[in-house]
Amino acid sequence: MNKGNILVIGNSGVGKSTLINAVLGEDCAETNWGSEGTTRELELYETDAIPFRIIDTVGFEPSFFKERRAINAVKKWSKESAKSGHEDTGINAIWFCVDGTARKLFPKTINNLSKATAMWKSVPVIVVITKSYSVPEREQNKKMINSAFAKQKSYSKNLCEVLCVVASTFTLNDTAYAPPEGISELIDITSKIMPEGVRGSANDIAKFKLNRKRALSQATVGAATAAGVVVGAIPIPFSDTLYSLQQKLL
Ligand SMILES: Nc1nc2c(ncn2[C@@H]2O[C@H](COP(=O)(O)OP(=O)(O)OP(=O)(O)O)[C@@H](O)[C@H]2O)c(=O)[nH]1
Ligand SMILES: [Mg+2]
Repeated sequence: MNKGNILVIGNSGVGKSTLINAVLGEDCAETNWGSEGTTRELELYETDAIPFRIIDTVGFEPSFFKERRAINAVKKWSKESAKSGHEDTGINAIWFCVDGTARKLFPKTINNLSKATAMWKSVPVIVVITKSYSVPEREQNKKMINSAFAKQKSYSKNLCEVLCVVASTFTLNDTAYAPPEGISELIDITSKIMPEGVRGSANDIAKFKLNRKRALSQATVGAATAAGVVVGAIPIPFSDTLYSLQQKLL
């Protein structure tokens, strides 16, 4: 199957690897295309089930040189892979991860990272607000992202979607926790923006999403039980997993 490539970027610790695990599953294959020299700086993940590879980059720290290093590693990878006969090495979308618990950093972070990715002039960017545990803060976070992008005139047209995501259950205390959320939407949006020919069948993607939902909701039940939480009293109503959790409990 031809596959698209998703570049995951964001500061160190925002939750890029946790996000990738939530999307692909912990046992997904790690692949090392391209020159050996690049594998220390980026890692490729893929599974047969979805039509895109996910490229995990070294955490960008908000330092120009560290950003350059990660970007150069991806460039090198594309070049080497193209030379070795693989054609599908272009970047088709960027998941731009920002930390939902560190809102005040957003404008600066967006500024730095959009500069670092300026070479992919027309690649759609999906902003993933990771660790979106707090429901009331989500709208505010989205607004901040939108206005920070709006200030970057030449780059703002690349903004495709802003999504609030919880990649793995976050337990606040014995009675409150935020279950995984937003993963299906991310898979959906990403699949839709893949170019013709690498889009995968809607059926396969639906099946894959359902499997991921099940796996994530099982993990939620596990975490909740470990924390002594009464699973029936979920305080956060708008979750991906709520429905399947309820099914499980019936
Ligand atoms: N509970 C919970 N923890 C999260 C979530 N996302 C990230 N974390 C935690 O945040 C920390 C950093 O996450 P990573 O996925 O390692 O971050 P990263 O962006 O890959 O970091 P680098 O590899 O250093 O660039 C880890 O302790 C994760 O468990 C989430 O959705 N839920
Ligand atoms: Mg990581």
